[in-house]
Amino acid sequence: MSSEKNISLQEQQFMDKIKAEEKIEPKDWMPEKYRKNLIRQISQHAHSEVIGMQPEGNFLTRAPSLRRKAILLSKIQDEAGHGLYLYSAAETLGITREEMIEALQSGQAKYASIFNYPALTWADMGAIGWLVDGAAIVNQVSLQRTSYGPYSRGMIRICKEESFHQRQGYDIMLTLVNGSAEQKAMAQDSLNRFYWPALMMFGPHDSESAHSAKSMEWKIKRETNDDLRQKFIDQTASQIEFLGLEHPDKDLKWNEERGHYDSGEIDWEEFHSVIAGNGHCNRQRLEHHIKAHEEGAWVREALAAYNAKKQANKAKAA
Ligand code: BYC
Repeated sequence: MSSEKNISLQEQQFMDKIKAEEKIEPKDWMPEKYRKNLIRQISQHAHSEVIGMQPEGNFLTRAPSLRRKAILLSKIQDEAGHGLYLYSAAETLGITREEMIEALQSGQAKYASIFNYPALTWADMGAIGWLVDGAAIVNQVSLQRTSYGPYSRGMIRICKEESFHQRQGYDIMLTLVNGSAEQKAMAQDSLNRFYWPALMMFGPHDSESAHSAKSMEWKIKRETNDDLRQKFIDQTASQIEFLGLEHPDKDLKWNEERGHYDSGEIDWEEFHSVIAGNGHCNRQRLEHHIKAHEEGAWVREALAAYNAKKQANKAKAA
């Protein structure tokens, strides 16, 4: 059998597995483009979790009570854990942690656009948990069924933690809307600033999405950007109503025929500008990451030295 035929047989077997909903595991044969596309998506997902710690980390010293501080701290630590699971999942595809960090710090790899918006008030901790983690859950619930085993298993654990994150955010919003007029105004302002960027988290419209068609065929993605965004728009409308806040989308209207809300258009110019590096906080987020990474170099060196010592002792004892 020629090697070309051999490859197409491997590809056929790969596609049969995908169609049968079997997971692709690290040692299985996979098309090079599937591997590369997964590395791109999983590593960018990991970067988002880690960079996403910054806007909230900034409020740890400003939490209004010890209880709120403990909850926020635990949520931020969860995000670090998510980054770790995801970097580990990407490493099973043959890329190193160092290569991924280098791609992030050089601006070659993206992370979720939402984290380039500033967190200005305590209400933003509510809006981030409720809307940002809320949008992330809608996306990640569908990614639990992604075709790559390590990514799928990571998502199952991550989704459980994200739902705690979303509830803690909504709880902050509920407290604020039931507080003073100033507190309610803070909640409204925060909703106004985070609603549209949260919709952008789902990526460009399907017709503009470069990777969707192939990712859907390979079942890396299980639902399209627009379908997931619609789910989020639908679920968020009643949550806004329950809070007694004004909806930021003045064109939002229930469409009986579709069984969904019709909504106003996203500012795509803003989206493209933010992912091109021109958001309010892009530079600050990367600078902070580089600084923390450099300051942590001694920990990585100490770990490597300790591991080398352990290996040497093991070899001596053997
Ligand atoms: N921001 O072809 P498309 C969290 C890029 S963190 C930036 O549709 P795809 C949390 C896209 O990468 C959870 N870039 O792409 C953490 C591509 O560029 P490249 C984050 C975006 O991959 C801490 C280009 O635009 N969740 O919850 O098929 C605290 C074309 O797009 C964005 C994930 O990462 C964006 N919003 O679909 C609190 C989920 N959208 O790579 C909370 C995993 C698009 O060709 N990722 N781009 O240079 C995904 O599901 C998919 O990658 C996306 C995009 C739906 C985001």
